[in-house]
Amino acid sequence: MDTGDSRMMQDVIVVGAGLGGLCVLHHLLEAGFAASCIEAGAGVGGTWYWNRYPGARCDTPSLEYSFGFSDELQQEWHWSEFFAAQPEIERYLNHVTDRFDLRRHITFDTKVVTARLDESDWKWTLTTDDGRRWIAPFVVMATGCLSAPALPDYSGMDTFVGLSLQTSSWPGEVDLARKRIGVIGTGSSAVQAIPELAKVAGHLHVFQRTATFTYPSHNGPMDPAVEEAAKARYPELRRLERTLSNGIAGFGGAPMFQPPRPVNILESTAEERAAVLGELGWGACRAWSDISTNAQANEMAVELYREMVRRTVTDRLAAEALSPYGYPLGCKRPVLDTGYFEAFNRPNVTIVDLRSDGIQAITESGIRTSSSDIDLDVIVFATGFDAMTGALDRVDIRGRGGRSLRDEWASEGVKSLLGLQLAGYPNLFTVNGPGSPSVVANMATTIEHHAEWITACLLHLREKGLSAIEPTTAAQDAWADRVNEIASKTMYTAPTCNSWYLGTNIPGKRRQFLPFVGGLSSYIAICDDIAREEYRGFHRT
Ligand code: NA7
Repeated sequence: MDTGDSRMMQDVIVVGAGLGGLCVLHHLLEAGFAASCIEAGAGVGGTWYWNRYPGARCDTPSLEYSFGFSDELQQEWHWSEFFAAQPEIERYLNHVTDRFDLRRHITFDTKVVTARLDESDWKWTLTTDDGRRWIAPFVVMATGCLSAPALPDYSGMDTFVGLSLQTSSWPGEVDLARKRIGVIGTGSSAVQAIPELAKVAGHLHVFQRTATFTYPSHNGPMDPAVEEAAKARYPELRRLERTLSNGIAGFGGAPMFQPPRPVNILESTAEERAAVLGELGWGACRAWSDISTNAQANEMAVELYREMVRRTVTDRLAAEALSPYGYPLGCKRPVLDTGYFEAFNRPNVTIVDLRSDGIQAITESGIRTSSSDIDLDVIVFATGFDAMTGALDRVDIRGRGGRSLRDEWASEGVKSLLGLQLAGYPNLFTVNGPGSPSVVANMATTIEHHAEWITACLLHLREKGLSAIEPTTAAQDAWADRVNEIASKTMYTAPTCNSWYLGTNIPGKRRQFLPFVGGLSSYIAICDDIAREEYRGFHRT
Protein backbone atom coordinates (compact mmCIF):
# COMPACT_ATOMS: atom_id res chain seq x y z
CA MET A 1 0.00 0.00 0.00
CA ASP A 2 1.06 3.58 -0.65
CA THR A 3 3.12 4.83 2.26
CA GLY A 4 1.77 8.32 1.62
CA ASP A 5 -1.62 7.30 3.00
CA SER A 6 -2.29 9.57 5.90
CA ARG A 7 -4.68 7.51 7.96
CA MET A 8 -4.11 3.83 7.43
CA MET A 9 -6.49 1.34 8.90
CA GLN A 10 -8.93 3.48 10.75
CA ASP A 11 -12.10 1.56 11.55
CA VAL A 12 -14.31 4.39 10.40
CA ILE A 13 -13.87 7.64 8.52
CA VAL A 14 -16.51 10.25 9.16
CA VAL A 15 -16.92 12.91 6.50
CA GLY A 16 -18.05 16.27 7.85
CA ALA A 17 -17.75 17.87 11.29
CA GLY A 18 -21.13 19.52 11.56
CA LEU A 19 -23.73 18.43 14.07
CA GLY A 20 -23.97 15.03 12.37
CA GLY A 21 -20.27 14.31 12.06
CA LEU A 22 -19.47 15.41 15.61
CA CYS A 23 -22.24 13.30 17.05
CA VAL A 24 -21.28 10.18 15.09
CA LEU A 25 -17.60 10.67 15.85
CA HIS A 26 -18.31 10.91 19.56
CA HIS A 27 -20.51 7.81 19.58
CA LEU A 28 -17.98 5.77 17.61
CA LEU A 29 -15.06 6.77 19.83
CA GLU A 30 -17.08 6.02 22.95
CA ALA A 31 -17.82 2.57 21.55
CA GLY A 32 -14.11 1.96 21.09
CA PHE A 33 -13.78 2.35 17.32
CA ALA A 34 -10.74 4.00 15.78
CA ALA A 35 -12.48 6.83 14.00
CA SER A 36 -11.33 10.00 12.36
CA CYS A 37 -13.13 12.82 10.66
CA ILE A 38 -12.40 14.92 7.57
CA GLU A 39 -13.87 18.42 7.38
CA ALA A 40 -13.77 20.91 4.51
CA GLY A 41 -14.02 23.97 6.76
CA ALA A 42 -11.35 25.40 9.04
CA GLY A 43 -13.55 24.76 12.06
CA VAL A 44 -16.39 22.58 13.27
CA GLY A 45 -20.06 23.39 12.74
CA GLY A 46 -20.94 22.53 9.14
CA THR A 47 -24.03 24.63 8.39
CA TRP A 48 -23.19 26.71 11.46
CA TYR A 49 -19.66 27.26 10.29
CA TRP A 50 -20.47 28.44 6.74
CA ASN A 51 -23.75 30.33 7.14
CA ARG A 52 -22.51 33.43 8.98
CA TYR A 53 -24.79 35.95 7.32
CA PRO A 54 -26.41 38.61 9.49
CA GLY A 55 -29.50 37.18 11.14
CA ALA A 56 -28.55 33.50 10.68
CA ARG A 57 -30.51 31.62 13.29
CA CYS A 58 -31.91 28.16 13.95
CA ASP A 59 -35.65 27.61 13.51
CA THR A 60 -35.83 24.82 16.10
CA PRO A 61 -35.85 25.93 19.76
CA SER A 62 -32.29 25.92 21.14
CA LEU A 63 -33.21 23.83 24.16
CA GLU A 64 -34.11 21.10 21.68
CA TYR A 65 -31.67 21.82 18.85
CA SER A 66 -28.86 20.46 20.95
CA PHE A 67 -27.49 17.10 21.98
CA GLY A 68 -29.12 14.96 24.65
CA PHE A 69 -26.47 12.24 24.76
CA SER A 70 -24.85 13.74 27.83
CA ASP A 71 -26.96 15.06 30.67
CA GLU A 72 -23.95 16.95 32.01
CA LEU A 73 -23.66 18.74 28.68
CA GLN A 74 -27.30 19.74 28.50
CA GLN A 75 -27.30 20.82 32.14
CA GLU A 76 -24.19 22.96 31.92
CA TRP A 77 -24.93 24.71 28.62
CA HIS A 78 -26.96 27.92 28.74
CA TRP A 79 -28.74 29.19 25.64
CA SER A 80 -29.16 32.94 25.71
CA GLU A 81 -32.12 33.02 23.32
CA PHE A 82 -35.12 30.87 22.60
CA PHE A 83 -33.92 30.40 19.00
CA ALA A 84 -30.13 30.56 18.98
CA ALA A 85 -28.23 32.61 16.43
CA GLN A 86 -25.33 31.22 14.39
CA PRO A 87 -22.47 32.50 16.62
CA GLU A 88 -23.96 30.86 19.70
CA ILE A 89 -24.55 27.53 17.93
CA GLU A 90 -21.01 27.61 16.59
CA ARG A 91 -19.73 28.27 20.14
CA TYR A 92 -21.83 25.37 21.42
CA LEU A 93 -20.44 22.98 18.81
CA ASN A 94 -16.89 24.06 19.64
CA HIS A 95 -17.67 23.45 23.29
CA VAL A 96 -18.97 19.95 22.45
CA THR A 97 -15.86 19.28 20.36
CA ASP A 98 -13.49 20.18 23.18
CA ARG A 99 -15.55 18.80 26.02
CA PHE A 100 -15.56 15.35 24.41
CA ASP A 101 -11.99 15.65 23.12
CA LEU A 102 -13.00 15.29 19.47
CA ARG A 103 -10.77 17.94 17.90
CA ARG A 104 -7.65 15.78 17.70
CA HIS A 105 -9.60 13.27 15.60
CA ILE A 106 -10.61 15.87 13.00
CA THR A 107 -8.59 16.99 9.98
CA PHE A 108 -9.73 20.45 8.87
CA ASP A 109 -9.47 22.37 5.59
CA THR A 110 -9.65 19.10 3.71
CA LYS A 111 -12.29 18.10 1.21
CA VAL A 112 -13.17 14.54 0.22
CA VAL A 113 -13.36 14.30 -3.56
CA THR A 114 -13.66 10.57 -4.24
CA ALA A 115 -14.68 7.46 -2.34
CA ARG A 116 -14.02 4.06 -3.86
CA LEU A 117 -14.87 0.59 -2.61
CA ASP A 118 -12.42 -2.25 -2.93
CA GLU A 119 -14.60 -5.35 -2.86
CA SER A 120 -11.68 -7.71 -2.40
CA ASP A 121 -11.12 -6.64 1.19
CA TRP A 122 -14.18 -4.44 1.93
CA LYS A 123 -12.16 -1.27 2.26
CA TRP A 124 -13.11 2.22 1.19
CA THR A 125 -10.41 4.54 -0.10
CA LEU A 126 -11.16 8.23 0.11
CA THR A 127 -9.08 10.82 -1.68
CA THR A 128 -8.97 14.40 -0.53
CA ASP A 129 -8.28 17.64 -2.37
CA ASP A 130 -4.73 17.73 -0.99
CA GLY A 131 -3.96 14.43 -2.76
CA ARG A 132 -3.97 12.26 0.35
CA ARG A 133 -5.66 8.86 0.53
CA TRP A 134 -7.62 7.61 3.51
CA ILE A 135 -8.53 3.97 4.00
CA ALA A 136 -11.10 2.35 6.25
CA PRO A 137 -13.65 -0.46 6.07
CA PHE A 138 -16.48 1.91 7.07
CA VAL A 139 -17.37 5.40 5.96
CA VAL A 140 -20.03 7.66 7.41
CA MET A 141 -21.07 10.53 5.18
CA ALA A 142 -22.22 13.27 7.55
CA THR A 143 -22.12 15.83 4.79
CA GLY A 144 -25.31 17.69 5.63
CA CYS A 145 -28.68 18.17 3.95
CA LEU A 146 -28.18 21.84 3.08
CA SER A 147 -24.49 22.14 2.42
CA ALA A 148 -24.08 22.16 -1.36
CA PRO A 149 -24.87 25.77 -2.32
CA ALA A 150 -26.86 26.49 -5.48
CA LEU A 151 -26.03 29.60 -7.49
CA PRO A 152 -28.08 30.95 -10.38
CA ASP A 153 -26.61 31.14 -13.84
CA TYR A 154 -27.47 34.67 -14.95
CA SER A 155 -25.51 36.09 -17.82
CA GLY A 156 -22.95 38.65 -16.72
CA MET A 157 -22.46 37.13 -13.27
CA ASP A 158 -18.71 37.66 -13.46
CA THR A 159 -18.92 41.23 -14.75
CA PHE A 160 -20.34 42.79 -11.58
CA VAL A 161 -17.67 45.10 -10.15
CA GLY A 162 -19.23 45.34 -6.69
CA LEU A 163 -19.12 42.76 -3.93
CA SER A 164 -20.85 39.41 -4.52
CA LEU A 165 -21.74 37.46 -1.38
CA GLN A 166 -23.46 34.17 -0.70
CA THR A 167 -25.39 33.60 2.51
CA SER A 168 -24.11 30.00 2.42
CA SER A 169 -20.44 31.03 2.64
CA TRP A 170 -20.56 34.43 4.27
CA PRO A 171 -17.10 35.75 5.00
CA GLY A 172 -17.73 36.90 8.58
CA GLU A 173 -17.86 40.62 9.31
CA VAL A 174 -18.50 42.73 6.22
CA ASP A 175 -19.05 46.48 6.38
CA LEU A 176 -22.32 47.04 4.57
CA ALA A 177 -23.16 50.42 6.09
CA ARG A 178 -24.99 52.70 3.66
CA LYS A 179 -24.37 50.32 0.76
CA ARG A 180 -26.83 49.70 -2.05
CA ILE A 181 -27.57 46.02 -1.52
CA GLY A 182 -29.51 43.58 -3.67
CA VAL A 183 -30.65 40.27 -2.19
CA ILE A 184 -31.66 37.52 -4.62
CA GLY A 185 -34.01 34.99 -3.03
CA THR A 186 -36.63 35.02 -0.30
CA GLY A 187 -36.18 31.61 1.34
CA SER A 188 -35.28 31.17 4.98
CA SER A 189 -31.75 32.58 4.67
CA ALA A 190 -32.92 35.75 2.92
CA VAL A 191 -35.88 36.17 5.26
CA GLN A 192 -33.47 36.11 8.20
CA ALA A 193 -30.90 38.40 6.55
CA ILE A 194 -33.26 41.02 5.09
CA PRO A 195 -34.33 42.72 8.37
CA GLU A 196 -30.69 42.90 9.47
CA LEU A 197 -29.40 44.18 6.13
CA ALA A 198 -32.23 46.72 6.01
CA LYS A 199 -30.97 48.26 9.26
CA VAL A 200 -27.59 49.15 7.76
CA ALA A 201 -28.14 49.44 4.00
CA GLY A 202 -28.37 52.72 2.17
CA HIS A 203 -30.98 50.94 0.11
CA LEU A 204 -31.98 47.29 -0.05
CA HIS A 205 -33.60 45.74 -3.13
CA VAL A 206 -35.12 42.30 -2.58
CA PHE A 207 -35.43 40.24 -5.76
CA GLN A 208 -38.21 37.76 -5.13
CA ARG A 209 -39.15 34.88 -7.43
CA THR A 210 -41.61 33.20 -5.07
CA ALA A 211 -43.32 34.86 -2.11
CA THR A 212 -42.70 32.99 1.12
CA PHE A 213 -44.85 31.67 3.93
CA THR A 214 -43.02 32.99 6.95
CA TYR A 215 -44.21 33.33 10.54
CA PRO A 216 -43.01 35.49 13.42
CA SER A 217 -40.71 33.41 15.59
CA HIS A 218 -41.43 35.45 18.73
CA ASN A 219 -37.79 34.91 19.52
CA GLY A 220 -36.41 36.54 22.62
CA PRO A 221 -34.01 36.06 25.50
CA MET A 222 -34.25 32.67 27.18
CA ASP A 223 -36.76 32.72 30.00
CA PRO A 224 -34.88 31.39 33.08
CA ALA A 225 -38.06 29.67 34.30
CA VAL A 226 -38.45 27.82 30.98
CA GLU A 227 -34.81 26.81 31.01
CA GLU A 228 -35.01 25.62 34.60
CA ALA A 229 -38.17 23.62 33.93
CA ALA A 230 -36.61 21.97 30.87
CA LYS A 231 -33.39 21.13 32.71
CA ALA A 232 -35.32 19.64 35.61
CA ARG A 233 -36.64 16.92 33.30
CA TYR A 234 -34.36 17.01 30.29
CA PRO A 235 -33.92 13.24 29.83
CA GLU A 236 -37.68 12.79 29.87
CA LEU A 237 -38.12 15.60 27.32
CA ARG A 238 -35.52 14.04 25.04
CA ARG A 239 -37.48 10.79 25.17
CA LEU A 240 -40.67 12.73 24.44
CA GLU A 241 -39.13 14.29 21.32
CA ARG A 242 -38.66 10.83 19.86
CA THR A 243 -42.33 10.00 20.29
CA LEU A 244 -43.41 12.99 18.20
CA SER A 245 -43.75 13.31 14.47
CA ASN A 246 -41.34 16.26 14.17
CA GLY A 247 -39.14 15.68 17.20
CA ILE A 248 -39.97 19.09 18.65
CA ALA A 249 -41.72 19.05 22.00
CA GLY A 250 -42.03 22.84 21.90
CA PHE A 251 -40.92 23.33 25.47
CA GLY A 252 -40.64 27.02 25.83
CA GLY A 253 -43.63 26.94 23.52
CA ALA A 254 -43.41 28.58 20.10
CA PRO A 255 -46.95 29.06 18.75
CA MET A 256 -45.62 27.83 15.41
CA PHE A 257 -45.50 24.30 16.71
CA GLN A 258 -49.15 24.06 17.68
CA PRO A 259 -51.04 21.28 15.88
CA PRO A 260 -54.16 22.21 13.83
CA ARG A 261 -57.54 22.32 15.57
CA PRO A 262 -60.11 19.61 14.79
CA VAL A 263 -62.08 22.02 12.58
CA ASN A 264 -62.37 22.19 8.78
CA ILE A 265 -61.96 25.54 7.10
CA LEU A 266 -64.26 24.35 4.29
CA GLU A 267 -67.09 24.18 6.79
CA SER A 268 -66.32 27.54 8.41
CA THR A 269 -68.23 30.78 8.00
CA ALA A 270 -66.59 34.09 7.12
CA GLU A 271 -67.26 35.24 10.69
CA GLU A 272 -65.56 32.16 12.14
CA ARG A 273 -62.52 32.67 9.92
CA ALA A 274 -62.35 36.33 10.92
CA ALA A 275 -62.53 35.33 14.58
CA VAL A 276 -59.68 32.81 14.20
CA LEU A 277 -57.65 35.42 12.34
CA GLY A 278 -58.24 37.88 15.17
CA GLU A 279 -57.26 35.31 17.76
CA LEU A 280 -54.26 33.63 16.10
CA GLY A 281 -52.98 36.19 13.58
CA TRP A 282 -50.27 34.55 11.47
CA GLY A 283 -51.13 31.18 12.99
CA ALA A 284 -54.72 31.35 11.68
CA CYS A 285 -53.92 29.82 8.31
CA ARG A 286 -52.44 26.72 9.93
CA ALA A 287 -55.22 26.12 12.42
CA TRP A 288 -57.49 23.91 10.25
CA SER A 289 -57.49 20.15 9.82
CA ASP A 290 -58.35 20.00 6.13
CA ILE A 291 -55.66 22.28 4.70
CA SER A 292 -53.12 19.51 4.23
CA THR A 293 -55.44 17.26 2.24
CA ASN A 294 -57.82 19.52 0.32
CA ALA A 295 -56.64 22.07 -2.25
CA GLN A 296 -59.69 24.31 -1.88
CA ALA A 297 -59.36 24.35 1.90
CA ASN A 298 -55.70 25.14 1.48
CA GLU A 299 -56.42 28.11 -0.77
CA MET A 300 -58.90 29.47 1.79
CA ALA A 301 -56.18 29.24 4.42
CA VAL A 302 -53.68 30.95 2.15
CA GLU A 303 -56.13 33.83 1.85
CA LEU A 304 -55.99 34.24 5.64
CA TYR A 305 -52.22 34.43 5.32
CA ARG A 306 -52.46 37.07 2.57
CA GLU A 307 -54.77 39.07 4.80
CA MET A 308 -52.04 39.10 7.46
CA VAL A 309 -49.52 40.34 4.87
CA ARG A 310 -51.93 43.15 3.91
CA ARG A 311 -52.37 44.08 7.57
CA THR A 312 -48.61 44.20 8.12
CA VAL A 313 -47.14 45.73 4.96
CA THR A 314 -48.40 49.27 4.56
CA ASP A 315 -47.74 49.75 0.85
CA ARG A 316 -50.55 48.05 -1.05
CA LEU A 317 -48.42 47.05 -4.05
CA ALA A 318 -45.61 45.74 -1.86
CA ALA A 319 -48.12 43.71 0.17
CA GLU A 320 -49.50 42.20 -3.01
CA ALA A 321 -46.01 41.36 -4.25
CA LEU A 322 -45.16 39.71 -0.92
CA SER A 323 -48.33 37.58 -0.92
CA PRO A 324 -47.92 33.95 -1.92
CA TYR A 325 -49.92 32.76 -4.92
CA GLY A 326 -49.85 29.70 -7.10
CA TYR A 327 -48.67 27.07 -4.66
CA PRO A 328 -50.15 25.60 -1.49
CA LEU A 329 -49.38 26.18 2.14
CA GLY A 330 -47.39 23.15 3.33
CA CYS A 331 -45.47 22.70 0.10
CA LYS A 332 -42.26 24.47 1.05
CA ARG A 333 -40.59 24.43 4.42
CA PRO A 334 -42.21 27.12 6.59
CA VAL A 335 -39.91 29.95 7.58
CA LEU A 336 -39.63 31.69 10.95
CA ASP A 337 -38.68 35.35 10.99
CA THR A 338 -38.03 38.38 13.12
CA GLY A 339 -39.54 41.47 11.53
CA TYR A 340 -39.47 40.29 7.91
CA PHE A 341 -42.60 41.94 6.56
CA GLU A 342 -42.07 44.97 8.78
CA ALA A 343 -38.73 45.54 7.00
CA PHE A 344 -40.67 46.35 3.83
CA ASN A 345 -42.28 49.31 5.62
CA ARG A 346 -38.90 51.02 5.78
CA PRO A 347 -38.25 53.70 3.18
CA ASN A 348 -34.92 52.08 2.24
CA VAL A 349 -36.37 48.67 1.25
CA THR A 350 -37.91 47.82 -2.12
CA ILE A 351 -39.38 44.52 -3.26
CA VAL A 352 -38.74 43.58 -6.87
CA ASP A 353 -41.31 41.01 -7.91
CA LEU A 354 -39.58 38.74 -10.40
CA ARG A 355 -42.93 37.15 -11.27
CA SER A 356 -43.71 40.27 -13.29
CA ASP A 357 -40.24 41.79 -13.67
CA GLY A 358 -37.68 39.01 -14.13
CA ILE A 359 -33.90 39.30 -13.93
CA GLN A 360 -32.41 39.60 -17.43
CA ALA A 361 -28.75 39.81 -16.46
CA ILE A 362 -26.20 40.79 -13.87
CA THR A 363 -24.34 43.81 -15.17
CA GLU A 364 -21.15 45.62 -14.22
CA SER A 365 -23.15 47.98 -12.04
CA GLY A 366 -25.95 45.80 -10.68
CA ILE A 367 -29.01 43.85 -11.80
CA ARG A 368 -31.02 44.34 -14.98
CA THR A 369 -34.67 43.34 -14.80
CA SER A 370 -37.13 43.51 -17.67
CA SER A 371 -38.17 47.00 -16.59
CA SER A 372 -35.02 48.66 -15.25
CA ASP A 373 -31.34 48.68 -14.35
CA ILE A 374 -30.78 48.71 -10.59
CA ASP A 375 -27.36 49.95 -9.48
CA LEU A 376 -25.87 48.08 -6.55
CA ASP A 377 -22.69 47.96 -4.47
CA VAL A 378 -23.37 44.47 -3.16
CA ILE A 379 -25.31 41.46 -4.46
CA VAL A 380 -26.26 38.82 -1.90
CA PHE A 381 -27.12 35.43 -3.34
CA ALA A 382 -29.52 33.70 -0.96
CA THR A 383 -30.45 31.18 -3.60
CA GLY A 384 -30.47 27.97 -1.62
CA PHE A 385 -28.91 24.55 -1.88
CA ASP A 386 -28.82 21.35 -3.88
CA ALA A 387 -30.51 19.80 -0.89
CA MET A 388 -30.21 16.31 0.58
CA THR A 389 -28.28 14.74 -2.30
CA GLY A 390 -25.98 17.57 -3.46
CA ALA A 391 -23.24 17.12 -0.89
CA LEU A 392 -23.23 13.36 -1.50
CA ASP A 393 -23.15 13.40 -5.26
CA ARG A 394 -20.52 16.15 -5.39
CA VAL A 395 -18.19 13.42 -4.10
CA ASP A 396 -17.41 10.82 -6.76
CA ILE A 397 -18.66 7.76 -4.85
CA ARG A 398 -17.99 4.39 -6.48
CA GLY A 399 -19.49 1.24 -5.04
CA ARG A 400 -19.67 -2.35 -6.21
CA GLY A 401 -18.28 -2.91 -9.70
CA GLY A 402 -17.27 0.76 -9.90
CA ARG A 403 -20.88 1.92 -10.06
CA SER A 404 -21.29 5.65 -9.58
CA LEU A 405 -23.78 6.95 -7.03
CA ARG A 406 -24.10 10.24 -8.90
CA ASP A 407 -24.95 8.51 -12.21
CA GLU A 408 -27.25 6.02 -10.56
CA TRP A 409 -29.27 8.73 -8.81
CA ALA A 410 -29.45 10.79 -12.01
CA SER A 411 -30.70 7.92 -14.12
CA GLU A 412 -32.79 5.88 -11.70
CA GLY A 413 -33.80 8.36 -9.03
CA VAL A 414 -32.64 8.61 -5.45
CA LYS A 415 -33.01 5.49 -3.36
CA SER A 416 -31.71 4.46 0.02
CA LEU A 417 -32.79 2.22 2.84
CA LEU A 418 -33.98 4.42 5.72
CA GLY A 419 -31.70 7.22 4.58
CA LEU A 420 -28.96 5.24 6.31
CA GLN A 421 -27.43 3.02 3.64
CA LEU A 422 -27.41 2.47 -0.12
CA ALA A 423 -27.68 -0.82 -2.03
CA GLY A 424 -24.45 -1.36 -3.93
CA TYR A 425 -22.40 0.73 -1.49
CA PRO A 426 -21.67 -1.64 1.40
CA ASN A 427 -20.30 -0.20 4.64
CA LEU A 428 -21.07 3.35 3.60
CA PHE A 429 -23.57 5.08 5.86
CA THR A 430 -25.35 8.41 5.48
CA VAL A 431 -26.43 10.59 8.38
CA ASN A 432 -29.82 12.19 7.67
CA GLY A 433 -29.67 10.75 4.17
CA PRO A 434 -32.51 11.06 1.64
CA GLY A 435 -35.38 8.83 2.73
CA SER A 436 -35.03 9.74 6.41
CA PRO A 437 -37.05 12.40 8.30
CA SER A 438 -34.04 14.74 8.62
CA VAL A 439 -35.15 18.17 7.40
CA VAL A 440 -38.79 17.69 8.35
CA ALA A 441 -37.92 16.98 11.98
CA ASN A 442 -35.61 18.26 14.69
CA MET A 443 -32.23 17.68 13.05
CA ALA A 444 -30.45 17.28 16.38
CA THR A 445 -32.81 14.46 17.35
CA THR A 446 -32.58 12.71 13.98
CA ILE A 447 -28.79 12.99 14.03
CA GLU A 448 -28.50 11.46 17.47
CA HIS A 449 -30.77 8.63 16.48
CA HIS A 450 -28.69 7.95 13.37
CA ALA A 451 -25.44 8.12 15.35
CA GLU A 452 -26.80 5.55 17.79
CA TRP A 453 -28.14 3.30 15.03
CA ILE A 454 -24.91 3.32 13.01
CA THR A 455 -22.76 2.70 16.08
CA ALA A 456 -24.99 -0.17 17.21
CA CYS A 457 -24.83 -1.64 13.71
CA LEU A 458 -21.02 -1.55 13.66
CA LEU A 459 -20.90 -3.11 17.12
CA HIS A 460 -23.23 -5.84 15.89
CA LEU A 461 -20.96 -6.59 12.93
CA ARG A 462 -17.93 -6.67 15.20
CA GLU A 463 -19.65 -8.95 17.68
CA LYS A 464 -20.74 -11.37 14.94
CA GLY A 465 -17.37 -11.29 13.20
CA LEU A 466 -18.94 -9.86 10.03
CA SER A 467 -17.17 -7.50 7.67
CA ALA A 468 -19.86 -5.87 5.54
CA ILE A 469 -23.45 -4.69 5.48
CA GLU A 470 -25.61 -3.20 2.75
CA PRO A 471 -29.32 -2.98 1.97
CA THR A 472 -30.89 -5.52 -0.34
CA THR A 473 -32.23 -3.99 -3.53
CA ALA A 474 -35.72 -5.26 -2.70
CA ALA A 475 -35.75 -3.64 0.74
CA GLN A 476 -34.38 -0.41 -0.65
CA ASP A 477 -37.00 -0.33 -3.44
CA ALA A 478 -39.76 -0.98 -0.94
CA TRP A 479 -38.54 1.86 1.28
CA ALA A 480 -38.32 4.27 -1.65
CA ASP A 481 -41.91 3.35 -2.60
CA ARG A 482 -43.02 3.97 0.95
CA VAL A 483 -41.30 7.37 1.11
CA ASN A 484 -42.95 8.38 -2.17
CA GLU A 485 -46.34 7.01 -1.31
CA ILE A 486 -46.60 8.88 1.99
CA ALA A 487 -45.43 12.13 0.41
CA SER A 488 -47.84 11.75 -2.51
CA LYS A 489 -50.78 12.27 -0.15
CA THR A 490 -49.51 15.63 1.10
CA MET A 491 -49.14 19.20 -0.13
CA TYR A 492 -45.39 18.57 -0.37
CA THR A 493 -45.97 16.98 -3.75
CA ALA A 494 -48.95 19.00 -5.02
CA PRO A 495 -48.66 19.53 -8.79
CA THR A 496 -48.16 23.27 -8.23
CA CYS A 497 -45.48 22.71 -5.60
CA ASN A 498 -41.81 23.38 -6.29
CA SER A 499 -39.28 23.12 -3.49
CA TRP A 500 -35.84 21.97 -2.54
CA TYR A 501 -37.52 18.96 -0.89
CA LEU A 502 -38.50 18.00 -4.45
CA GLY A 503 -35.20 19.05 -6.03
CA THR A 504 -37.01 21.37 -8.43
CA ASN A 505 -34.86 24.35 -7.41
CA ILE A 506 -31.93 22.75 -9.24
CA PRO A 507 -32.11 22.87 -13.05
CA GLY A 508 -32.03 19.33 -14.46
CA LYS A 509 -32.51 17.60 -11.09
CA ARG A 510 -35.12 14.88 -11.14
CA ARG A 511 -38.40 15.86 -9.46
CA GLN A 512 -38.54 13.51 -6.50
CA PHE A 513 -39.58 14.08 -2.92
CA LEU A 514 -36.59 13.28 -0.75
CA PRO A 515 -37.36 13.18 3.01
CA PHE A 516 -39.53 10.64 4.82
CA VAL A 517 -42.66 12.43 6.05
CA GLY A 518 -44.28 9.51 7.83
CA GLY A 519 -43.30 10.94 11.22
CA LEU A 520 -40.14 10.68 13.30
CA SER A 521 -41.66 8.40 15.94
CA SER A 522 -42.78 5.77 13.44
CA TYR A 523 -39.48 6.08 11.59
CA ILE A 524 -37.52 5.41 14.78
CA ALA A 525 -39.73 2.42 15.54
CA ILE A 526 -39.09 0.99 12.06
CA CYS A 527 -35.31 1.48 12.35
CA ASP A 528 -35.23 -0.09 15.78
CA ASP A 529 -37.38 -3.05 14.71
CA ILE A 530 -35.12 -3.69 11.75
CA ALA A 531 -32.02 -3.67 13.97
CA ARG A 532 -33.70 -5.95 16.49
CA GLU A 533 -34.64 -8.39 13.73
CA GLU A 534 -30.96 -8.90 12.85
CA TYR A 535 -30.97 -6.10 10.28
CA ARG A 536 -33.92 -7.24 8.22
CA GLY A 537 -33.58 -5.95 4.65
CA PHE A 538 -29.80 -5.71 4.93
CA HIS A 539 -27.37 -8.23 3.53
CA ARG A 540 -24.50 -9.03 5.89
CA THR A 541 -21.25 -10.71 4.94
P1 NA7 B 1 -34.21 28.24 -0.13
O1 NA7 B 1 -35.26 28.05 0.87
O2 NA7 B 1 -34.06 27.23 -1.21
O3 NA7 B 1 -34.44 29.67 -0.78
C1 NA7 B 1 -33.76 30.06 -1.94
C2 NA7 B 1 -34.43 31.28 -2.48
O4 NA7 B 1 -33.74 31.72 -3.64
C3 NA7 B 1 -35.86 31.04 -2.90
O5 NA7 B 1 -36.61 32.17 -2.64
C4 NA7 B 1 -35.70 30.82 -4.41
O6 NA7 B 1 -36.86 31.08 -5.14
C5 NA7 B 1 -34.63 31.82 -4.71
N1 NA7 B 1 -33.93 31.56 -5.94
C6 NA7 B 1 -33.23 30.46 -6.26
N2 NA7 B 1 -32.71 30.60 -7.49
C7 NA7 B 1 -33.10 31.81 -7.94
C8 NA7 B 1 -32.89 32.51 -9.14
N3 NA7 B 1 -32.19 31.99 -10.14
N4 NA7 B 1 -33.44 33.74 -9.27
C9 NA7 B 1 -34.17 34.26 -8.26
N5 NA7 B 1 -34.41 33.65 -7.10
C10 NA7 B 1 -33.87 32.42 -6.95
O7 NA7 B 1 -32.77 28.38 0.56
P2 NA7 B 1 -32.42 29.08 1.93
O8 NA7 B 1 -30.95 29.12 2.03
O9 NA7 B 1 -33.13 30.36 2.08
O10 NA7 B 1 -33.00 28.12 3.01
C11 NA7 B 1 -32.66 26.73 2.99
C12 NA7 B 1 -33.06 26.09 4.27
O11 NA7 B 1 -32.10 26.45 5.26
C13 NA7 B 1 -34.35 26.51 4.87
O12 NA7 B 1 -35.46 25.87 4.40
C14 NA7 B 1 -34.13 26.19 6.34
O13 NA7 B 1 -34.29 24.83 6.53
C15 NA7 B 1 -32.72 26.51 6.54
P3 NA7 B 1 -37.92 29.86 -5.48
O14 NA7 B 1 -38.69 29.65 -4.23
O15 NA7 B 1 -37.07 28.67 -5.88
O16 NA7 B 1 -38.72 30.39 -6.59
